[in-house]
Amino acid sequence: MSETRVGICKVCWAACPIEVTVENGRAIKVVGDRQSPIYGGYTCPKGRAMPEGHYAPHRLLHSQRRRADGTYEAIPTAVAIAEIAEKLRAIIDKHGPEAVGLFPGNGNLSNPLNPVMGAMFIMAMGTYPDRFFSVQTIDQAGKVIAQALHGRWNAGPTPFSSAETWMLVGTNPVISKLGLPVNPGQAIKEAVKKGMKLIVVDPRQTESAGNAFMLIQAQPGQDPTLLAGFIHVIIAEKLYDADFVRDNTRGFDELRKQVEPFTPQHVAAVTGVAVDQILLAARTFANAKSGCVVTGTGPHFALHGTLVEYLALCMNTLCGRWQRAGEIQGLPHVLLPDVDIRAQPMAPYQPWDLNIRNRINDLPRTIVGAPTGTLGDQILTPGEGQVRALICSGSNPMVSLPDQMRTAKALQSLELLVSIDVEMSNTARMADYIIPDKMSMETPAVTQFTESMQYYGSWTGGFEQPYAMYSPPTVAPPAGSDCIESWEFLYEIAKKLGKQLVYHVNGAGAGEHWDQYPVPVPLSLERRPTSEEMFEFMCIGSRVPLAEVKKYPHGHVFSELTSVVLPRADDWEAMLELADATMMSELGEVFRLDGDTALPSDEFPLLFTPRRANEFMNSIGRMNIKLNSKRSYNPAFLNPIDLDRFGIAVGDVISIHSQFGNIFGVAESEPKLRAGTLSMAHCFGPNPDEDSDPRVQGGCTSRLMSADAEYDPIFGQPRMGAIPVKIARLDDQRRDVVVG
Ligand SMILES: Nc1nc2c(c(=O)[nH]1)N[C@H]1C(S)=C(S)[C@@H](COP(=O)(O)OP(=O)(O)OC[C@H]3O[C@@H](n4cnc5c(=O)[nH]c(N)nc54)[C@H](O)[C@@H]3O)O[C@H]1N2
Ligand SMILES: Nc1nc2c(c(=O)[nH]1)N[C@H]1C(S)=C(S)[C@@H](COP(=O)(O)OP(=O)(O)OC[C@H]3O[C@@H](n4cnc5c(=O)[nH]c(N)nc54)[C@H](O)[C@@H]3O)O[C@H]1N2
Ligand code: SF4
Ligand SMILES: [Mo]
Repeated sequence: MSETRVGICKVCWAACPIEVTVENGRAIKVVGDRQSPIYGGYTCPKGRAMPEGHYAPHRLLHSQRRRADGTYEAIPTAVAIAEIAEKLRAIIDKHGPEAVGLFPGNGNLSNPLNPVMGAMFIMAMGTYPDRFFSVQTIDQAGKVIAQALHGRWNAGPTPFSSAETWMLVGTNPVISKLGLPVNPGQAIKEAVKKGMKLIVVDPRQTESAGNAFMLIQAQPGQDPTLLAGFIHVIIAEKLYDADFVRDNTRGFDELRKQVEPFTPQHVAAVTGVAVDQILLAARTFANAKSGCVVTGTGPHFALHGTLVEYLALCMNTLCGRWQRAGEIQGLPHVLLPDVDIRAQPMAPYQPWDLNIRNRINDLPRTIVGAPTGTLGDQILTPGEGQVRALICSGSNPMVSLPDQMRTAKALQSLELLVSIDVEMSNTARMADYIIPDKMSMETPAVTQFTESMQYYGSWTGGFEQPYAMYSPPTVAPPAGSDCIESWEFLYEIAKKLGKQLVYHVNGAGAGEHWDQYPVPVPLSLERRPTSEEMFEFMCIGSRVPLAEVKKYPHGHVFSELTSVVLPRADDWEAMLELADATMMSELGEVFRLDGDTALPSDEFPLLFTPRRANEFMNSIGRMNIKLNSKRSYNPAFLNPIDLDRFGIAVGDVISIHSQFGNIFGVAESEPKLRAGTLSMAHCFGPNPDEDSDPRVQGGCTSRLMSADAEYDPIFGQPRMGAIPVKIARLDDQRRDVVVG
């Protein structure tokens, strides 16, 4: 018997509606739901390969306990939970609750309850935020910090679909969906057809740049100089929105002074972009009536992420690219609360506390959680507060945490490592216990998380229409399995340790910028709520009741909710800050040092840069036979000029060395990559003690990074991009051949 069920893919946050063909209780095929009112049947390969993931022979269906000889045995999940709780209790009794850390990752997207419960768990332990090691601080935490320093425009940015221009700085939404969850390829194509002038700043001609008006292939890592140069031109040529600046900002004169030295000639010399390109980009952006500049992981990984984002916010503010009173709300709430949205700033605030210092690198406490880049050293450094137990909830730090050698040493030295995963990932292979989670199609889904992504930064998500969808699970976990969801596991552990969990529901905002504060709901420790009950909590006070959303199995656009942005309140005094002192001092330093100091040299002639693969979500999907059949590794993309220069042919295995480590890669040609750049995806490769075949597992780029050589001074993110490297071809015996 075959039937079709409708669900939502949760492999990434794009939340594509899917049509699942189910036979005898098993999903056999996934396609996009063509009845969706806004996605038009769109999905990507990762979503369509979910059946191969759910029923993979290597999928974990039972909890695993490590034996003394390093092999694993299956045990009942209830037994695993009891043993883990006992071990945690002993560790806490001996060393205090600071000895327990949590690392939530992208596998948590399988249920929107997971990431929130992770934070609640650490709060219940009394160690939030210092023991909450989220991926945010090895991603784009600079977005949150910069928004705090600049202030947030309550009504949000101008919408994408009707914008006259758009500037993507080191973000590739066609692959990543960052900021554009609904069929980004189509969205960009349509916008350009309507006249949008798309400007892409990226060392590659990305999949998002196909219809671009301009592609600016600046030297990696030099984005702060480039953006400061754009601002220089916008101010010098008086292309900014003087009324908006007068009414809503402070610090204009100081910003003008700080960007004065960033002349087009200086910017051209630092970034390698021609003067006329710099002028054309700045003028095109500023002369348009609408459109934003948006940044992504590319520039955020090259150390000045906060500054890059801050300058992007300043550019948007100078050009008045925020929604005004009377306009139709661009990112309307549906499953978020019903709140007034006004054309006014939310005041800047200090996102760090200099009086509370981290035991590693003396970093301040910040609003973005613990500095995850320090996790290795939190475990390895003896003394008060040393982390001795780590719970990895849908995360894979063995390949995702910068500095793999240090990570390996650290994870090996733990008293307890628990991995909640669906397969023997690089991290699970080192764990004492592995807990099998349910997968995306086995859990209910709701679009609230994607809606709330709009608060993460400027144009990082949300829906342009008042759209929402809920779906029940489409299939049950395989018969005979003993899976438990990540959030349920954490609930059970808290219960056994007698820690009260307080769930925070349906807030809208981040940091100190709240349109509505979340409501704390203490969870009963007598009976574990169901996912459905938790969804009801999550949506308390939503603009449309969850029950109403459930009436539309394919999702629905609640057109009647279309509402306009309200005017600034009469007594409202907050202003956006154009010249935050910390940011201006960093900008001064960037000028003094002639930009990012990571430059190609005779010894390390190339710059390594990050990118993302369409078939994989970080490491998710690497073992999926449908996704890895074409290629299971991460190629080392090089411009043909560099292939020639170093005597390398496509398909050759090469060694890649940075100052900190080396990996193997498989050379691939990318003619539209900036010469002098080595572009590679992350979260591949083996663990240090495992056999390595680069043509099978690829290379773990985090080995090229050091956790403590260079890092963001606020949230401790190590340099993860614009890393000087050298390459060499390996002969068949894998001996280094001296080239270049
Ligand atoms: N060198 C380098 N390092 C990077 C980056 C980079 O570009 N370059 N990017 C950084 C960024 S932006 C991020 S966000 C992090 C990502 O860091 P992580 O989140 O740690 O990495 P993922 O590979 O997404 O880890 C997901 C894990 O969840 C498991 N999983 C899959 N499905 C499920 C499920 O349904 N339930 C559960 N419980 N687990 C599941 C997978 O098997 C995998 O082990 O990496 C960061 N690290
Ligand atoms: N298919 C797929 N989707 C994903 C993921 C995935 O692994 N696969 N990961 C998810 C995660 S965790 C995240 S955080 C988002 C990230 O979303 P994005 O930030 O959009 O990530 P990328 O697609 O890697 O785009 C980054 C771009 O920056 C460019 N770049 C590299 N270095 C520099 C630089 O120094 N300056 C500039 N200007 N550009 C540079 C790269 O060439 C690349 O095109 O994607 C998410 N979506
Ligand atoms: S992985 Fe993301 S983009 Fe792909 S189908 Fe799933 S939700 Fe959509
Ligand atoms: Mo990420």
